[in-house]
Amino acid sequence: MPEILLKSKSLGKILSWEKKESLILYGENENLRIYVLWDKVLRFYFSKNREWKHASFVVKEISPSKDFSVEEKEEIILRTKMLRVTIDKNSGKISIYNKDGDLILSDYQDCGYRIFKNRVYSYKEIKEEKAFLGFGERTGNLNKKGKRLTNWNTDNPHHYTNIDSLYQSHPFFLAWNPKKSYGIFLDNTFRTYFDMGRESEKYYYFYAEDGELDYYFFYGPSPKEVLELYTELTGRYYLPPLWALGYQQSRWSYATEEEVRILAKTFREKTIPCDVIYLDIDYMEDFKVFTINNKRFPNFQRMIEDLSLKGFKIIPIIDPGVKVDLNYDLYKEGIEKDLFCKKSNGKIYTGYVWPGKCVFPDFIRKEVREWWEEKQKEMIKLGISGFWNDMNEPSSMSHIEYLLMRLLFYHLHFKEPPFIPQVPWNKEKKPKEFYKKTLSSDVLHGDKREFTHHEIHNVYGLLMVEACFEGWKKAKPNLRPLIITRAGFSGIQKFSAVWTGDNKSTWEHLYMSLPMLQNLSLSGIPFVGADVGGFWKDCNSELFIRWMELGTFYPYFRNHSAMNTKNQEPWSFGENVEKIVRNYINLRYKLLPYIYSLFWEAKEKGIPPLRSLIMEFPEDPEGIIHEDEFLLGPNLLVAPIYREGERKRRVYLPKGDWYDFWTGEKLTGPNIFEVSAPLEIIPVFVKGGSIIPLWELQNYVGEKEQENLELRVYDGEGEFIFYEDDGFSWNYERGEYNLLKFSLSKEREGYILSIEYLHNGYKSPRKRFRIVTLKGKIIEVEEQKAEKIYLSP
Ligand code: MIG
Repeated sequence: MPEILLKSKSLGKILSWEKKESLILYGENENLRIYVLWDKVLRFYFSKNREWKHASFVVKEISPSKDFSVEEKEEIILRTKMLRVTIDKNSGKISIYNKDGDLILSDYQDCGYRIFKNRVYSYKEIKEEKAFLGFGERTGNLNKKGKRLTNWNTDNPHHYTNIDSLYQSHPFFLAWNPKKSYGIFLDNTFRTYFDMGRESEKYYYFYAEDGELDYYFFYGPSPKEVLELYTELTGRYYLPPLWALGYQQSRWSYATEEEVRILAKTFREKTIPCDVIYLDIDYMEDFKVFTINNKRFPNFQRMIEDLSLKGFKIIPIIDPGVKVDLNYDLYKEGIEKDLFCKKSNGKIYTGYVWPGKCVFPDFIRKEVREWWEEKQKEMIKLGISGFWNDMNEPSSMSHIEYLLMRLLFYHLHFKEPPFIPQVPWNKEKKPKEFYKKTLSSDVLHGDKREFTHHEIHNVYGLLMVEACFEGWKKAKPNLRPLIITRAGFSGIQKFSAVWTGDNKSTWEHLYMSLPMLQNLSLSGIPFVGADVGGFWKDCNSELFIRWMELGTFYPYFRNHSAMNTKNQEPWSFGENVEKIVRNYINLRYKLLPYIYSLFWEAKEKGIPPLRSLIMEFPEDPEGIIHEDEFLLGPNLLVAPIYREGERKRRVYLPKGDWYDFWTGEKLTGPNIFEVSAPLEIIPVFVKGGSIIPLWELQNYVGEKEQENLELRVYDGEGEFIFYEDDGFSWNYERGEYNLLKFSLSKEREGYILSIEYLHNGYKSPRKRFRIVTLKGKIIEVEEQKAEKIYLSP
């Protein structure tokens, strides 16, 4: 028995119960409410000192279902249409069964609820869970079974496999089992810990440093169903503007107007497609947010206008730290209106970020968010297309650290921050973090300063990004933005895309992005990507090629690098590299209608575009082992090269027929194949029965009316739901979109391709479909005639 349990308090014997909106169980020590949200979603909300005080930052009010029954026998039994929950009257032990009577989850002994000091714990038996996945943004392997994880948003610039917390916190996991997966979301924003069988193989547990034990249980049985339910609860992403799926170029920093203009010109001259250019901190005056450095960018607005004519969108970075400077309006106003975070002694908290001494807006307050929204408006007026939210963990350095960073990067031209070894655990088993870099723990938040920083820390970024999104909608009511963020918490997917922060230009980091993006996706976030080419350190040509090949299949495809490192624009490594890389960016642009349709699925159901094998093949026990490959949507299996010098690799193909994307060669799974991968080839396989919609090449989204939609069909039976709309406005919310079902079925020796409109609300520029078979046969059909097309062998 874990030591802590000897000292802690449990629910105690169940003395009585009543069925109201929830099932309320009155225990000897504490009480529990079990809510039935939907047939497969339960909420377990435990009292603390007999009180229920939790107000969620993430879950909106949902009126729980009353469609459940309770009876008392040996045990207390709660039944929904899909689940049976039993509560042992002596120990309070809870077990959850599915309709077939299979035990899905049960408490470990009487430890389903424990309180020790302020902390709240829950222990569960480890049964048939083969993997624990999700947990947001994580280094290390895909499967977190046997691992211990902490949720505390941390700006740690060194992402080694053994580091724990990063920029985001997602106290959510998916417990995968080939037959019955489930999920748990711990709705608690304090620092939380998950020990997934590291301490013992018999149980896993999670706990929060403070606050309540309030968690949700989602039953699948498939991983997709779990994600659908989890995102039903915590929110789903909107459709990104279509151009946001194009290629994006960034660097810390493209620091002058001239540099940006030359960059844009080079893309067009070299006919390398690109849609977005980012402006990092040096576009600002003294790093003051919402200012523009007029020396570096004398005609900022004009530059944006000119570039937009060439199809470029500009996205500036925004940091939450506001420079302490009596001549700076934002600072003065914030002080006058009392909008910044204060410490318990009533003094405004100050810390150091790029501008020097800074104060931090208290985003938990509505008034503060609305003020930020107003400030954004001024920037939006200049013609930008979204925001890049950085440093919002929030990251805040000491004076010394700050001086050192300025010196290292801006004067000594370091290519990465110094590595300071971390001692992973101290005596109290708390992670000892060098990169603490956040507000001091005595900061209080809220209108009445009723929240400690411990409670708000993990949602600070979420709240900033909420203001960013809501502000955008007010300023540009009918234009979708591209918002990206570094920090976040569960629910961040409602507002923003997520990039994984400061990785390095190394092979390890290219590899790391594979499990990392899979787990982020499994946490309900569809729009994810890592800095392609790597952020810190110098990239080299081979690594660059391999990473651009891989980035082509990231949902979010942005090349970004740190200051002082070798440039990594597509042409930075010579002509041969440029040629290969251009082909991949071209491929990305061809794939846009496929990827956009996947985002529709994410919006509708919360199913992310980037998928672990277990998402599409939940019953295949092999799938979980192969974290070095992934699926983009249901049809494309991507198996990147992640070692220097490697020109072939082993690929696991799950059950069914697969076709080599490049050669059309057929391979049949389940099996492991050794496939060749010369420098210019990333192994990609297409599932038999796929219909992949492809666009014609263009330099940026919207450059050309897409009159022809290529449909590449791969022998077999299957269907694909194709989505289209104008790609930039919110009109789709009013029905202005088309949904087409493409399906492929066997007919005599060949196949029938049917095209069926499921929804017809948008006037598409399309004139015809160009069907391309595996053998390279091309059949053109006019749009209006398209219904059933016979494809002879
Ligand atoms: O302390 O704005 O992750 O993408 O280029 C570094 C400069 C601050 C961290 C971001 C990175 C960005 C950099 N920022």
